[in-house]
Amino acid sequence: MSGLGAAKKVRGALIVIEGLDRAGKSTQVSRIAQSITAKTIKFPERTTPIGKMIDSYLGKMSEMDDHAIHLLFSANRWEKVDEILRSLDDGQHVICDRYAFSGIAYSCAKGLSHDWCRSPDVGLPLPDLTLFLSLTPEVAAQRGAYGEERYEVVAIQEKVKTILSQLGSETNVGPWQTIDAGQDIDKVTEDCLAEVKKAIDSVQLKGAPIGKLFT
Ligand code: DGP
Repeated sequence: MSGLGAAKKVRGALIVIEGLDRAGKSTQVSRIAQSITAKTIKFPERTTPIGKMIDSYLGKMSEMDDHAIHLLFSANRWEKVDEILRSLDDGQHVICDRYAFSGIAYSCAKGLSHDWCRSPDVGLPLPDLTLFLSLTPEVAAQRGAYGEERYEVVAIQEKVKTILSQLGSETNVGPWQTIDAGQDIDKVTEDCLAEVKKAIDSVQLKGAPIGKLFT
C-alpha cells in the first residue's frame, strides 16, 4: 500500500440569483454559468406536472388559492433537490435562477404570513451565495414584454423588492450580496462573477458539506 489515499473530490458551489421580474436574472445566470462551467436550474421549472400547473396559473389560464400555489412553487423546488445534490456531490457548480426567497417575497406581497411562507422550504440545500439583482420596479417595467404574466404589476413588484431587500439579513439564508442591476450589463456580470469566484474559493477552502436552508 502506498499510504496515499485518493484526493477527496471537492463539492460544487450552489449559487442563487434572485430579483424582480425583468431584472436581468436569466442573462446573468447564463453568462455566469458559461464563465464557471455550471449547471443551471430555473425556478419555476415549468416542464414537470407541478410546473405545468404553475405555468398555467402565471399565464392567468387558471386560478388557485394563494396558499395552494405557494405550496406548488415549493414542491417544484423540492422535486429538483436530488438533482441539485447529486450535481454538487459530483463537483459541479449549480446556479438557480430564483429560489425559496422568491417564494417568500411573492407570496408575502399577496398578504400571506412570512412564517407560513417560509416553512415549506425549510431544509432545502443552503446556497453558498445568493446574488440579489436590485432594480427599481419602474426601470424593470420599461424592459421588454413586461405585464404579460400575473405578477408583472408595479404595485406587486414594489412589495416584492422591499421583502427581497430584507431577506438577506435573516438567519440561515447563507451569504447574500446585493448587485446593482441598473448598471451596464457587462458591469453587472463583472460584479456577479467577482462574488461568485469568492464563494467558490470559500467552498473549496472550507470543504464543508452543503447546509440546510432556514435551519
Ligand atoms: P420567471 O422568473 O420569469 O420564470 O417568472 C416566474 C414568476 O413566478 C415571477 O413573477 C415570480 C413568480 N415566482 C417565482 N417563484 C415563486 C414562488 O415560489 N412563489 C410565488 N408566489 N411566486 C413565485
